[in-house]
Amino acid sequence: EGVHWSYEGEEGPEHWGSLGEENGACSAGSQQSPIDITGAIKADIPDLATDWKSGGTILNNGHTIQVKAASGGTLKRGDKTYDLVQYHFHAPSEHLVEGKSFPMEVHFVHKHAETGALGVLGVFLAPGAANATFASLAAKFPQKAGEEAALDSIDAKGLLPSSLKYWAYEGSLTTPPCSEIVDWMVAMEPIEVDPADIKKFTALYSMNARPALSANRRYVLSSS
Ligand code: SG4
Ligand code: ZN
Repeated sequence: EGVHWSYEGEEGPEHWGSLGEENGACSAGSQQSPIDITGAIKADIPDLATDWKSGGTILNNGHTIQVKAASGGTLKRGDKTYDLVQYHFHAPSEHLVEGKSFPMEVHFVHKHAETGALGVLGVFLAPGAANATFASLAAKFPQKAGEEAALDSIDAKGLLPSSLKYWAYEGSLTTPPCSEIVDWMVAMEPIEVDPADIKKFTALYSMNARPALSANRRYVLSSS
């Protein structure tokens, strides 16, 4: 799957666009992600409703820890329905809010069945009280790239904040090939997780966040 890339040095983010033909959007694109979320405009954007299934498979893919979701999970956004494919983590957060980053961000990657567009819901992780779901995942992080393990009783909903108010903008995958096919939704309310569990992630991936790119005239909308 594509050329080798990383988060620093010769194969780091500023070189992604020249690492291979298919990665052109990483340097030439004008709707790239992540961005610094600032100056959002209040708008009547559709409410979100998740209906995710528990379980799945947890994998260390060499770039992050990723959970392949159990099939049948959906995200409804107004009259649009997306299927949950996988979720994965970044440290520190990829999106910034008014210039500020969080220690981690989780991305719930959904696919729109008809159009093939992706709908990714981002949630910030902040240090605080333990989150039971994140703690169970952290206890099972596969330590080596390529390793995976089954998850039976993990309910991803445990990683959602109490409010699903969100920011919305049009952007891209945050990794090569940086395709501009993502409807981004970023939850305004972070979740709290045990700092010791954050450490279990950063022990494996201390820096797997692409730096923020220019919004280039895009608007960020916020649910009010
Ligand atoms: C992570 O590297 C995931 O492991 C990738 O998932 C994902 O690519 C990539 O991030 C980009 O997704 O939400 N951060 S992001 O924009 O979902 C895709 C896989 O490699 C295509 C399956
Ligand atoms: Zn991601």
